[in-house]
Amino acid sequence: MDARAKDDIYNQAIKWIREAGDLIRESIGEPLMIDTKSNPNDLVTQMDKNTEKFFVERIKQKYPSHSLISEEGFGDSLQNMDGTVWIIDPIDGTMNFVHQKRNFAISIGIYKNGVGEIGLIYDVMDDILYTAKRDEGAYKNGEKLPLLENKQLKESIFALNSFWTCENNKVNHKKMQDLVRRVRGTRSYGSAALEFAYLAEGMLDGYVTMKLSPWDIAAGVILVNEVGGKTTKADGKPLDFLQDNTILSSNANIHEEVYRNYIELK
Ligand code: 2AM
Ligand code: CA
Repeated sequence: MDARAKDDIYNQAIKWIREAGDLIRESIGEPLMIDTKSNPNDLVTQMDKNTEKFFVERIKQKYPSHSLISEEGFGDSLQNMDGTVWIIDPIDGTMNFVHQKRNFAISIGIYKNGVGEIGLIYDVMDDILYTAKRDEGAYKNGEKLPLLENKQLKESIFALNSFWTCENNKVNHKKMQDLVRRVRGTRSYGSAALEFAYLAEGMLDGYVTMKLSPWDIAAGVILVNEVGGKTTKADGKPLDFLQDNTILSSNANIHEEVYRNYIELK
């Protein structure tokens, strides 16, 4: 991506993500209109939809040649990642948004011909903005994040969630239990974007989950790359940004050890 074009898109995206965050914070106390999607725990609110529309309208107007993949369906349906593609989750952690009114984020990943160029994750209620540009490092509120430390598995904290226990997940439960026992501790924050951001920040050393959509991961993968971490499918295979993926994101020195010894997808 041409450096000037990239800077323009980066600055514009930051302006929009902050504006969208302001709108969410202003109305956080108002009653929510909540629906369910694929199942009773799969929540969506009018705020998810309005925030997504906020981005779609602005991107289509300012960058008509760009494409957009987003959670609530106002984006494009893409067959490939050619050109500049914005991958947006207007609210990542909708259940937290509804139940806790915090611990959710806006996530924007911007890709050029399939390569992640810009990643932004905005923790709206705490007003913390994580940013990354490819090969230029990752930042938290403008402060550069250091490269990840080479910790061993036994001194690592892993983010996990209960999706791996679902019957339709074809993961070897015994091996996952071994992983839980092997690591120092586990955490579950309920927002994939924030889990990636915490990993980039060094608060977590790994993140394993059995199903995430492109908008849940697009920004986070770029952030984690920039601090020397690695993200693949849970079995070590490359990610596909046009589909749901299983995910293993971690510190580079434990990545292979985890997918070889602890994760078996049937
Ligand atoms: P969401 O809040 O945008 O739906 C919860 O651990 C994380 O997984 C959140 O980032 C959540 O994103 C995501 N998530 C929840 N249900 C999901 C599903 N059925 N498929 C993919 N991602 C999901
Ligand atoms: Ca969402």
